[in-house]
Amino acid sequence: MSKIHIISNRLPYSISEEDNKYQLQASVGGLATGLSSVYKDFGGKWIGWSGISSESISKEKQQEIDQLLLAEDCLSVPLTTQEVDLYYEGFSNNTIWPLFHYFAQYADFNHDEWEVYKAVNLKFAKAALEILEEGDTIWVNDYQLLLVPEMIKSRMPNVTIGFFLHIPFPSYEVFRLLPWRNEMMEGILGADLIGFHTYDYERHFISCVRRLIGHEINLNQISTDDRIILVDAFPMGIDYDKFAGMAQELRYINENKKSKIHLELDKFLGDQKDRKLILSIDRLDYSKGIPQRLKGFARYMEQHPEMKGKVSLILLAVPSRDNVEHYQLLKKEVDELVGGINGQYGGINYTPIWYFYRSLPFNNLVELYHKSDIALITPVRDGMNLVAKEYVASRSDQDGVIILSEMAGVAKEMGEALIINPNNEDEIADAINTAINMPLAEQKERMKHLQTRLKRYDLFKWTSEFMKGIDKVKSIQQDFYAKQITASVSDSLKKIYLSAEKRVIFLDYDGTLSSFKNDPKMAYPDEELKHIIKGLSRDKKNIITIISGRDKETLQEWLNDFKVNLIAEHGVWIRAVGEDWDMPVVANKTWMETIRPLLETFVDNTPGTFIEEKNFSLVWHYRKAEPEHGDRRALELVDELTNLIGNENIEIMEGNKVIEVKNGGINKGYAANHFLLSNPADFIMAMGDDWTDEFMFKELPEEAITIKVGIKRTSANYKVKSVMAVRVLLKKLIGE
Ligand code: ADQ
Repeated sequence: MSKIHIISNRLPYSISEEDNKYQLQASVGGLATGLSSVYKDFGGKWIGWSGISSESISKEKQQEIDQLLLAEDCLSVPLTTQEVDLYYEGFSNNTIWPLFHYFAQYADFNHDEWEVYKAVNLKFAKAALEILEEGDTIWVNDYQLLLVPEMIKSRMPNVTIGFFLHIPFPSYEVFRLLPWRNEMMEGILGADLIGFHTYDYERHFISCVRRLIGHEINLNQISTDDRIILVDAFPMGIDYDKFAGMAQELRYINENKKSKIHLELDKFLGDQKDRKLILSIDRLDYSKGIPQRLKGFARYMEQHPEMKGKVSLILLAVPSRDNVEHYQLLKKEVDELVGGINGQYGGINYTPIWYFYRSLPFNNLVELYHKSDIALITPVRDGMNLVAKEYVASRSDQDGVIILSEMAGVAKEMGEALIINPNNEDEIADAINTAINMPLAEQKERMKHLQTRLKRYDLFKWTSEFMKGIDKVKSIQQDFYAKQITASVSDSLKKIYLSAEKRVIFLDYDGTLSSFKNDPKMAYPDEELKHIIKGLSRDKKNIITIISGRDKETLQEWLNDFKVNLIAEHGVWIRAVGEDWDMPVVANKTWMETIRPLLETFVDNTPGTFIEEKNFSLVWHYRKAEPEHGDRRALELVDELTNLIGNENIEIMEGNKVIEVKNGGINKGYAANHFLLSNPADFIMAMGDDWTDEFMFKELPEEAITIKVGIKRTSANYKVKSVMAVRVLLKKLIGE
């Protein structure tokens, strides 16, 4: 059975030592819970760092720990203190984390840290390669291991790799700042499935691929030279029942079993109905917007003096990366703000902000969720934010209000929350006021919808959706490989070729015989291509026809010296060897005067585009336009052309970065069949790369060998990856 493995920076266990003996504690975090079910159910391993740097313990102790971990199917990747410093604290947390959270001013671009990041990623990849077998799947997690997918894929292409990023993927304008942006993209693109929390991050990533790497992209599928990669959004859920179950228990808990925190909360809330508790929970991180939140709360207190003594904010901040300067400064700022607000609005028996700087056990966390009337979650940037979801799951009475930053990924799923801009203190203050005064019926209505949704799309649904994504990409890839011309297929094609008496071969030009160039005029035949065409046409049994959308003048200029037939403008013109150009169907061009001005408008408002005028068609080229702008304009142009054309017999063809307007009814399929009428053959082959070639693939006789170049869907019988593969096949046919 093929296995599923997990790889992440940390293993899902922490290690403690008591009486000279080591013990493992399972992490309680969502990721550990969700992914543990995956690798354990599928006989895999979890690969990661144990949290103990390798030189801090003896070899024997390390072995003891490794054994304990192995018993839980965990493989530890040993890291030295220096590696942890440079790869984890350094590049991961001081470069990627701030940059991806739009704190570009905090991002360090340190070459040594980058080198160690690469080396440590390779260490992780090698640890995985030691256990991976052909056909296995590995799920790579998060920003510490961005290079691992490619490091595995290049060494073991038959392993399926899923990658999930838990933090935001920034817009191109921010990502491009990274000096090693291309290496980073190539690293991620080693994966077969790439997952993000939201569609926005997916969109940003795809835009970076388009601009930096230039792979072909169809909706959420990226085509590299040898694979299709799927990109998708999988919003991470929580272990809903665990939180809901604990909250339910707390409802009926005996007084003498209540925790200290629980009793304190009860005491504050007392019997006074108008007392309100607001809860704020996060790691103490600059991305979480804690100072802005405190200022918003202060603004509320300032605007509502009548609430003095009646409302308190519980600020729970988990210590995080506290040896880093930005975090130390943040801690100082938060301490001062809390002190200031408590000094200004507090009293002998009243503390506006209860501030905890520590981690809490699970039951205390749920007590806080359960008891607080309002959750104030206002990160300035957050990949998802699970606290918001945990609050919802813990509301066993279905009441409570969430104030949520629009910058958190989770806001996309929680339309029922009060959504605010975390930088707007007034908006935060207003939202607190709205939340405090929200009628119970409205609270319940909103909470009911949230709970239904989060219960359905929980942590386990998230992992199963991601695994479904893996199956989906595998089947897309298999679809491609099923039609691919392998060595044995090309051997048998050659046999059929050699045994034929008369062979008609149709070859599209751009994207099939010659690669696309930014300037279409530069795609003239190179020496290798000339050699291939000569080799093919030298054989008396061959009738070679170049069938292209190009105008007849260009084809003639480039291919005049060869013994090949030419079909130009998708079939409008045909020139048999040694004869003049002929037009098999009468085409007209009166419509051009109406269409040209529209195309000119699109050239004017879309930099980088231009019009090519052929004898019987007009083409708008947008390959050189800014990619997304070009794609959008192309949609607009097709729309406007459709209106303008009305019932006229004119066709709009969307090719590879071109929109071509031409006479209806004339296409490569019609032209190729017309050609066959006067050239019967016992071997027919057609090769082409874009959808205008699909007419040939569909309309040629059934016995024809049709070959699509590229990895898109096709009605051709076979596929080859690239122009280079076309040339290899043709050379093989001519005996090279
Ligand atoms: P984080 O930035 O850590 O995670 P978040 O998603 O909110 O942010 O998760 C925090 C977790 O820590 C929650 O499960 C919460 O219960 C727990 N926690 C918070 N304060 C605690 C305390 N004082 N004591 C105990 N536990 C506490 C990163 C990304 C997020 C993304 C997650 C998951 O930054 O955007 O949602 O990964 O992908």
